[in-house]
Amino acid sequence: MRIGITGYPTYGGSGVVATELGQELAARGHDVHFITYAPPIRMNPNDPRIHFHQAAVVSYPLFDHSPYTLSLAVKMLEVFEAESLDILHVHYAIPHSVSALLARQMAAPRRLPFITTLHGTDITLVGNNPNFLPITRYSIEQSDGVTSISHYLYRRTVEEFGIKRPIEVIPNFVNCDLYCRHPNPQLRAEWAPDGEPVLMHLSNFRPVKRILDAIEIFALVREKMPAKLVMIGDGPDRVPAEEFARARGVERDVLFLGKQNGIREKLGQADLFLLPSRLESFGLAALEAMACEVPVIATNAGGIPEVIEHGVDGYLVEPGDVQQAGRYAIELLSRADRGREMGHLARIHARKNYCANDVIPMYERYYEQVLEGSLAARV
Ligand code: GMT
Repeated sequence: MRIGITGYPTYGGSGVVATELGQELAARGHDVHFITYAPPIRMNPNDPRIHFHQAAVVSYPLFDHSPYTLSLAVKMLEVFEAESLDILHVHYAIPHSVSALLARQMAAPRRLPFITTLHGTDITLVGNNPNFLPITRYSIEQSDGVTSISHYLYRRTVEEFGIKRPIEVIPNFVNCDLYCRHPNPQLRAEWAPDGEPVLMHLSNFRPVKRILDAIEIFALVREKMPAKLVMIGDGPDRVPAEEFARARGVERDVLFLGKQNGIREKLGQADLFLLPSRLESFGLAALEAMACEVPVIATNAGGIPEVIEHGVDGYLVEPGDVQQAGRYAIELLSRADRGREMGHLARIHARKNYCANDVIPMYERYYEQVLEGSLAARV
């Protein structure tokens, strides 16, 4: 199949899923065309089946903000015409599914079916903002196919938008052959020269991630034992988190690495992953950590309990309950075998439910189904 994929090319989870999906589809023989304003961060430009088409961010003195939704729609149409796309798959409803809708209309009477995958904040925080709600609902209803990355998000979409059309739940996935534990003593020695346990967090440091809670949980651990916290990513809460680490007196033990490549190698060095988010529709970073045999302490929020089984792969606490999270972390790190045992189970769970080898065929089947449906509708 010739598949167009649009998502945010930056470090957000939806962009990561869009890019990893494209890579997996290319590995299975499909031609994948990424259409967005910059090359996606995890895209392999050397894969002959992967192509990148840049949508323009046009500036003009009249525009305070570039009308990217429109230039993206035009680029989608151009790629459809030049590459004979079979289907367009957009990730994150706003504004991508609106652009796809426009592209489909401009392409008519030729057929350009599109699928929208809902990721989370496009429904729970941004899409339900009154300034966007009607257009988000409209573009979801008008999509030829819609998928949601968790059952939780499916329920929220139905409740908040009153959507009646079918939505397919296809969970996020991880490439279990690539995401696995490969000890790298040199990297660990860089972070924890005296063999201290390593805690890790990875996100875009937005307020919904509650990264100050990660610092507080770490500070509680640090009161009991030597340890290091590796913070990967960047975003609006980085400076407040650095200040808070100083205020708690743990700044020497918290390493802010900023945005990083080679995530899987780094995840595989951790002893414990922290995801204290106020809300997560899925929690992809936690799944990637689990695949690398890292147990996770996360919140019992949104779709996280679909991914992490409390007491098996790690522990779940209520959002904001840093005391309980701290107790679990201390318990887990005090006995190395406990962490290893949980990490082992976490990988088994990740492999069983979320392996790319099983999830990518779900997308392929869904593409076929949507293509057949859109053909039947025309006939
Ligand atoms: O969490 C973010 O701020 C990024 C956001 C995104 O869309 O880029 O992540 C959402 O999509 C991820 C991939 O499907 C999910 O794993 C995250 O749970 C989800 N974030 C939220 O629901 C807050």
